[in-house]
Amino acid sequence: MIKGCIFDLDGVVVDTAKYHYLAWKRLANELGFEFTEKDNERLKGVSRMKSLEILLEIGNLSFDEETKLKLAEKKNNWYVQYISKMDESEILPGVKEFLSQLKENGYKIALGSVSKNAMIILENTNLKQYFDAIIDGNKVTKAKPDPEVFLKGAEELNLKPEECIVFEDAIAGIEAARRANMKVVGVGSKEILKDADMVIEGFKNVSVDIIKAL
Ligand code: G16
Ligand code: MG
Repeated sequence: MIKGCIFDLDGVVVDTAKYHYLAWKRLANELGFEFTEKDNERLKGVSRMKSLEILLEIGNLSFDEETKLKLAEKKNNWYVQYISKMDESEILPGVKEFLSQLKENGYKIALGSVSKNAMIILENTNLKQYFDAIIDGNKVTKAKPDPEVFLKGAEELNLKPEECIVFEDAIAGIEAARRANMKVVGVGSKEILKDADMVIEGFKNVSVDIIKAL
């Protein structure tokens, strides 16, 4: 029986995926190459350093460790600048209503994000109160598709993995949920998220009944 829901943050609860994209694109352009939205799918849910590796592979560039750390820091500074202006208006449609409904129906709620900036985003958007457990990039050592982030989420909720479902917008996140032995609802496009148990476009008009439908 499903007793808990684990939410990815970027692209599921808030549209920070667009800010990650803008910051990576800015870095790519500065390094002299193009970075498309399609390329960006490969970075979703992936850690900062792994994302940089993928970006440099696309641009056919290689750098030493020190330079790579500087480039990642540069991208993060831009990203932090973008998200510092966020407020409640950037919560994706229907998310708050869905979280409230889950609470009313006794489901436990966790955040499962590999972002080290997750806490600032939850604070800026006033969403922290909804979560019984918050797993972010400061609590995990392995990024998605490794299941660590979701397994820790279940553990902090005091639930078994199979009692949890995951909401994810990234290919890497869907794989992570599967490896954690959890059902997964993809949030986004059916073509991209074909390995999810079910795909929804977003949370607008979505009720807790979808949990039973899984
Ligand atoms: C998010 C994003 C990724 C990002 C990662 C690390 O994961 O989807 O694109 O690279 O966090 O973020 P940061 O650089 O802020 O530590 P998630 O798990 O929330 O989708
Ligand atoms: Mg995401």
